[in-house]
Amino acid sequence: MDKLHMKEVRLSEIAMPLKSAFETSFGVTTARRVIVVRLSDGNGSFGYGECTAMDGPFYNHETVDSAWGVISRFIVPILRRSGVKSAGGVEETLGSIQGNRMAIAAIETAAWDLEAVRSERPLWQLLGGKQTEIDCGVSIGIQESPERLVEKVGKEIASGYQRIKIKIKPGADLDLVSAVRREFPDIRLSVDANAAYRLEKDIDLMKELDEYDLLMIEQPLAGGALLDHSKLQAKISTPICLDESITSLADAKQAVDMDACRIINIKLGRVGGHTAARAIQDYAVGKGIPVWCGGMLETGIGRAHNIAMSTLEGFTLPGDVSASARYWDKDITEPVVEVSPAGTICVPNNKGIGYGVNEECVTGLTVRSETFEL
Ligand code: OSB
Ligand code: MG
Repeated sequence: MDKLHMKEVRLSEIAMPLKSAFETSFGVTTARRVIVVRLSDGNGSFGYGECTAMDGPFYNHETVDSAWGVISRFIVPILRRSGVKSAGGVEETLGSIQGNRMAIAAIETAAWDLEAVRSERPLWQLLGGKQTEIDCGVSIGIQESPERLVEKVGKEIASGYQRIKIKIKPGADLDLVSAVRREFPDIRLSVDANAAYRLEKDIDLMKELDEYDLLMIEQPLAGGALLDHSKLQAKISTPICLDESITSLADAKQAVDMDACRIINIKLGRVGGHTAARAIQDYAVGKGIPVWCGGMLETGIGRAHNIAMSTLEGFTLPGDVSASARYWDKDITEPVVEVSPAGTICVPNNKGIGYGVNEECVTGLTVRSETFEL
């Protein structure tokens, strides 16, 4: 029996209102449009993935609609012609496609789930994961006032989360960070600017942020600005963590070589799926660079893939992998993702991603759907 057999792929766009708006330096998100990918082997087994592209091209160049187009017009025909027989081969099979990593990852991660289900093994074991419990942090959007932010941080700390990341943007930065630090002097705290600052203009602000004993400063400068990040890292002692800048193993190598970052945030969507993510974490282990799993406001499907990835050796810092209930009134998996009072997730041992998908729920939320033979 082939490890992977793909007979049919179904794309379903679902609409999921967030419990509360999430503000970053690039905009406010109140609801997610999510493409749920279901791969079938034609023999009763399914593999699921989700596309983490956002509605608009503001985090990166991709959008829900661009991903839908790339998957249906290009990825599906290439897969159909290829006859690829293992999940580990899907990334290479799609190697002629430039960029569009989130479109690729949606399919690639579903292929890994299907392969794990067909071999009746948990995905995390198939990937070579070592950790059976993973450490969780939270990402808190920009709040209207420092008081409101301090209140939110207090709530997350009380729930057990092991690291707090707060979003910042020009004009909403030092006040927020200093208020949280004053109230919580000892917590593991980081900031994420989503590429909102510029080296020349904002170097003094970066030096001020350097005084708050932050675990890291995530993506302070533009995605393409590796050299500027390296110049900035030379001037501050807080480790820079790159998110938007790292779309491949090649990016990671360049960034580490020029000391543009000392920590890497790995997101399955941003890098094109499990194969690419694993290559980056493997390289990072060799270089002594800690990695952690980023989040894109995923449903339970994306969360389950993030949990599986986080079991790999290099994932030594708490990720943005948190409970479904922080985002959704009702998530689409059963069970939903829950976090222990110690701020950890026990990795499930069921086959595949380990969380069942509630098809009735998916159907109820679907706004468009298309099925392709492979
Ligand atoms: O930069 O990590 C980011 C959400 C959307 C886009 C980019 C980012 C984020 C988050 C949220 O920080 C992480 C999460 O809780 O899913
Ligand atoms: Mg980020």
